Amino acid sequence: MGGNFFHYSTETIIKIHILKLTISIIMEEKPFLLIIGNSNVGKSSITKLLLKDASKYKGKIGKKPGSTLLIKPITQKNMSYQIVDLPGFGFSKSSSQRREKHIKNQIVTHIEKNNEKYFYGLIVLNILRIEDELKKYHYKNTVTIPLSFELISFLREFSIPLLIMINKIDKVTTLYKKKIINLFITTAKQYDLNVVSNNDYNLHNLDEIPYLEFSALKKLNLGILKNNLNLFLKN
Ligand SMILES: Nc1nc2c(ncn2[C@@H]2O[C@H](COP(=O)(O)OP(=O)(O)OP(=O)(O)O)[C@@H](O)[C@H]2O)c(=O)[nH]1
Ligand SMILES: [Mg+2]
Repeated sequence: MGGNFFHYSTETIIKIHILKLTISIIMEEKPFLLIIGNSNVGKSSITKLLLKDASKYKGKIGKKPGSTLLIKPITQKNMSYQIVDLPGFGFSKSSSQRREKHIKNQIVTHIEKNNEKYFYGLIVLNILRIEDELKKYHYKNTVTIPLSFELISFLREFSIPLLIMINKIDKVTTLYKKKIINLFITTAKQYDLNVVSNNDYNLHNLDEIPYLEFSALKKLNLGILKNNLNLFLKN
């Protein structure tokens, strides 16, 4: 009598409760790292690089855009934070407008609800898509704001420190890279966003948003990324 649910003994119930508490302490005390960006830019690839044991990674690295659909934090034993690899949005020819809208709403709601848990945010861009995006949203149509800038402005409202990851740098020449990054910085200025290289970034200047050239494939600048994460974890 009393305290027994579904024929479990009180002892078992207490054990389950303690187990749940332990799990929640392990899972929930760790701060969140946000990884956000369009479909197919390399978010899941970066997530995998940051895990202590990549062989245990269950997420999908996609050939097709839209590989990641669920918002579910990932962490491992020896990691001091958890990673939220958000579903990608936009740029997906195969997905319907309705689905795109649903994903965007899901992301916005998630961030509005959980923004305080985030210690850092990575906005991942595919260098091969930047020119297209700026042309489509900025040069051809001056009313709309490019998605990347919209996203950056949105995240800045929550004062989450941000790093723009310019990914897939291995796919372009140095000349093209410089051209695109310059284009990105100049266009950002027109939306009042002060984008600077991570090398020149001044932590105390809240106005600046750093970017990092990156290649998940070649692990280019992975060390710098990890240093940044440690820096913000301590603050
Ligand atoms: N060449 C090159 N390919 C990359 C790089 N990063 C990711 N890829 C490839 O790009 C494709 C998409 O990578 P994902 O990590 O699944 O991208 P995602 O942003 O998680 O995609 P969604 O979950 O669909 O939003 C995969 O085929 C990766 O192997 C990179 O730095 N260089
Ligand atoms: Mg993914």
